[in-house]
Amino acid sequence: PVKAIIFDLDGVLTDTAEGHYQAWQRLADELDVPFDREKNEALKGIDRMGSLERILADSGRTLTEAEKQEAATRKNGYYQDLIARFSPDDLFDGVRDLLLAAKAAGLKLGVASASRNAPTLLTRLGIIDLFDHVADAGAIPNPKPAPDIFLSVAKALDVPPPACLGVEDSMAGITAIKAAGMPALGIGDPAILTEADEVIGHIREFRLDRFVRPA
Ligand code: G16
Ligand code: MG
Repeated sequence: PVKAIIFDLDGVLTDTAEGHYQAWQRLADELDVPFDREKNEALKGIDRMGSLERILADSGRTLTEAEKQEAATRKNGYYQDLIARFSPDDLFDGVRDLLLAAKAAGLKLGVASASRNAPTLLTRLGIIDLFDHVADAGAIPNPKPAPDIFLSVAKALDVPPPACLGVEDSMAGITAIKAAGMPALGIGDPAILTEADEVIGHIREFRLDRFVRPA
């Protein structure tokens, strides 16, 4: 039985996946390198510099280390402008009730987001206090699709990985969850999230009673 739920943030609890896409598209247009929604799909869950490196690799363009730092910082500025006005209204439908019900059922709750903006965003969304642990993305050795971030949250929650349900909207994230030895619930398109144990279209379809024993 599941004793903890470890959530990804962007694209799972709120719609920042679109904000990341918009910010990367703007940067790519400015750098005059090709980018589109399909390429963006493979960037979901990938950390900031890793994402930039993939965009550049696809284009054959090379930037110096300093230029890369500047470009990544510029993208983050665009992204932060987009999330500056986020409030509890921007939570996906059903998220708050789901978190409260999971806590009432005695589950531990964690966040495994690759985003360095995660604590700010969780605070703006008004849900940071509902989590027992939020990963510090900057302190994780290997980014998704490596299992490190999910294992570090499981450890902080003191729950063995097989008893942690991982919830993700990205291919890299589902791979990370499975590599951590956890059951994976995908949010999105089953044709894309093929490694997930189960896929639902939206977090509002999450049925807690399927994962926990009735009290
Ligand atoms: C998220 C997004 C990625 C983004 C990454 C880093 O991961 O899915 O697109 O590149 O965070 O974000 P930041 O630039 O804010 O540090 P996740 O794991 O929350 O889906
Ligand atoms: Mg995500």
